Amino acid sequence: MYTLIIANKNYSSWSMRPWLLMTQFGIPFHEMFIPLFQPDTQARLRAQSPSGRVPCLIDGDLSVWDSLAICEYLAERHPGLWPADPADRAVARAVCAEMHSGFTALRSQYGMNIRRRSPRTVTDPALAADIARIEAIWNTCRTRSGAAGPYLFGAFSIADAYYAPVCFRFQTYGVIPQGVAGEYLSMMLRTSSLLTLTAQAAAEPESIAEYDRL
Ligand SMILES: N[C@@H](CCC(=O)N[C@@H](CS)C(=O)NCC(=O)O)C(=O)O
Repeated sequence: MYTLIIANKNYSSWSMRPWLLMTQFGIPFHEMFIPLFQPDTQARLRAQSPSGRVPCLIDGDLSVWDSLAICEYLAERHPGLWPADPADRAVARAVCAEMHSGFTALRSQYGMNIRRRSPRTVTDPALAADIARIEAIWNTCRTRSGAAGPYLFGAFSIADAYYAPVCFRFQTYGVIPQGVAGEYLSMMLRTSSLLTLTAQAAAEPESIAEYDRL
């Protein structure tokens, strides 16, 4: 059985991606929780994960760190995690890579905080550009997948797990995309693994004052 090492469900957007993927696909795993911002957090992270970061997947003697490497590892072992069509799969990998390496304004200004509701007006151009780019990705992918939807490439895939934290951020900070992207957002927030995560984040006793003030 896999062990997935994760941090706080309410705040840890990287941990969430493989957690949602495995939960949505019913891939069994044990969960090991390391709360962030505790005196022993760094020591515990370094003891469990080669990068000192989470998520980290343990499979027997093997540790796989970094959310994208974990998703790729799982995709080699479980069918259906990437889209079946090679062109769809290439675009799905591109949008995941773009998320993995970019969107720094969104990530720094709109920290994931599933429990929080703090609607605001976007004034920073870099943040506005990140939001516009995400809406364009959602619109393009959903228009491409068409009737095969409702997810970015038809059925739920790694790409949806990758954009799920953005859905929570949009909900928290009151970003309301128009058209197909807006429909995608509402549908994602009603998806079973996201609802389970929302309930678990609500019940999580830990809170991080620095993030709650953002
Ligand atoms: N690129 C990494 C990012 C991992 C990451 O930054 N994780 C955060 C939690 S969301 C972490 O471990 N923070 C603890 C620290 O940096 O000390 C991935 O995709 O897994």
